[in-house]
Amino acid sequence: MGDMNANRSIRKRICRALFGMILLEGALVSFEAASSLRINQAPELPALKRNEFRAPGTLSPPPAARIRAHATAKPANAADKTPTGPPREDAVLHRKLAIPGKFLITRKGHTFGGDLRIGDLNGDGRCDFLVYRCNHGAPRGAHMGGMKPTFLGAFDLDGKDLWSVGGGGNHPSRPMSVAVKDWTGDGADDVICFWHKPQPDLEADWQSLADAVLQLRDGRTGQLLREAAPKAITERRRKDPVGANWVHQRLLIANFRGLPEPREIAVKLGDTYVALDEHFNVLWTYRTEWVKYSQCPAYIPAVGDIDGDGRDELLTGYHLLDDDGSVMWKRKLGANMDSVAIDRWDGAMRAICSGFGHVMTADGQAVLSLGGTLAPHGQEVRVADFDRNHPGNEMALRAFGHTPTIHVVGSATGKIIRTIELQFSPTNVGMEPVWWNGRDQPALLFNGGWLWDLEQGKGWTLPGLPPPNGGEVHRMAFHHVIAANLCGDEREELVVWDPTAKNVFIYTQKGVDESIVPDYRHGPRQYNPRLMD
Ligand SMILES: [Ca+2]
Ligand SMILES: [Ca+2]
Ligand SMILES: [Ca+2]
Ligand SMILES: [Ca+2]
Repeated sequence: MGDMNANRSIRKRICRALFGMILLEGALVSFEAASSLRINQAPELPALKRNEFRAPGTLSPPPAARIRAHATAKPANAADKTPTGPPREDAVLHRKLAIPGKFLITRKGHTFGGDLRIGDLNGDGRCDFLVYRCNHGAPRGAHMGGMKPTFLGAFDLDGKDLWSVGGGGNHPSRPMSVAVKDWTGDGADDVICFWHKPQPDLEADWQSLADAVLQLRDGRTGQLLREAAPKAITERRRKDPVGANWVHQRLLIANFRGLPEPREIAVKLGDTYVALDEHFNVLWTYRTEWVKYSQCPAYIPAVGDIDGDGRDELLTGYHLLDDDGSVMWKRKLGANMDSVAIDRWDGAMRAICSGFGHVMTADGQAVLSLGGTLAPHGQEVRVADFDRNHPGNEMALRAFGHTPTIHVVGSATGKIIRTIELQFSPTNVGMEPVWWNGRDQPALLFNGGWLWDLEQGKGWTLPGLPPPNGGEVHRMAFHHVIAANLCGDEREELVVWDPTAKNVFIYTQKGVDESIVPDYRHGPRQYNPRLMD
């Protein structure tokens, strides 16, 4: 930390010299200044010029004219904006699964199931599905819906209901605090979730977790196996200025103790990170000092083993926390640090940070820093081998907030390979790399119901997928995806749903033997699905 403080102090002094900025005592380096101090970065900057709205797929330099407007772009009604595109000829609708009717609910004249998770809940070797809804969302605005799970409904690959618990609720405000992973070791995935447990003398609303508990439920039956109300969770409440970051209470399955199987949970509650063991004992907590909207760590942190010691680290975007919660580095890298990942970059595990397009080493050195002009609002970042013509992984960076524009950045060069205008999708989030052509071929990018080839900058629609309900129903009303091998050969199928609709759509590749159902494998891409940032 001494070094870090010294570095910061040096940076501050250089910034003053370079920019003549007068920094208040304790104020942080301005983002523009910080980005100019990048250590190791020399991306070839595409020419900046004004651009009108483009058709999807057009390769383009970063549209400077849109940079300023993007930060405040609002979700729009998809109904009259749903773009049309060529159908993906090699995709077939494997199953259109109706969520069991008794799991549906009607709110404001609108009938739907809720958000979805997948896993082999009954232990028969096939993938099953869990739909859930929540109580207590904001009364108005972008955080409407629900935050505290109150209904779980399990069904199998044939749409047959397995069990349900609770009732009511609303579609989640965001993908919420529900995770699916075998916790009992019997080969059937279980449900780990927050649960709304109102108490007679306790007043609590969506801004308080006083009436939330943490539960473990048996995946085969839904039976309650474990319940706890750790103070580190129940004492948390939304308080300004952390409101912007309150609604992303995603449970991440992690391996902080180096066990053969991950058995820990990490969750961010506003400004606080809580790590728990399988018995729901609190292992550690960490609180960020940066809490203002657009100046705070990522909505959802990432877990992964960056230093290869068999134990996961937790990346916030402004901090890398070791498996025991101690700080490996801390640095306010760039504004709008909305999305993070721990992934392979140019041959090594790195901390991938969307804010101003950063890639960091385990000890806090920047190996990439695109800067605030090219990536002013890093809404989402995904890493995979997207392009066979460039060695190693590439980064797909949604660089201008809730808009369709992404940069594809190569890990070997640190340069922007191309900039792509994806199709409009409500809220313009929810990218996911998918191994549609197998692990030995470049990944495609799923974006709001379309499949994109980032080598070609081309996107296709999926056959039979209806338009999403769109932003006027709710911010979450777009097509989400979890990729998993569910039929045919080892290539991934796409499990696609709109949390405000009634069906789940499963896509596979044309020509595979759809009657083959391989043993379902539940990896991090399934139990910690990214879904959206
Ligand atoms: Ca099953
Ligand atoms: Ca189990
Ligand atoms: Ca580690
Ligand atoms: Ca497959």
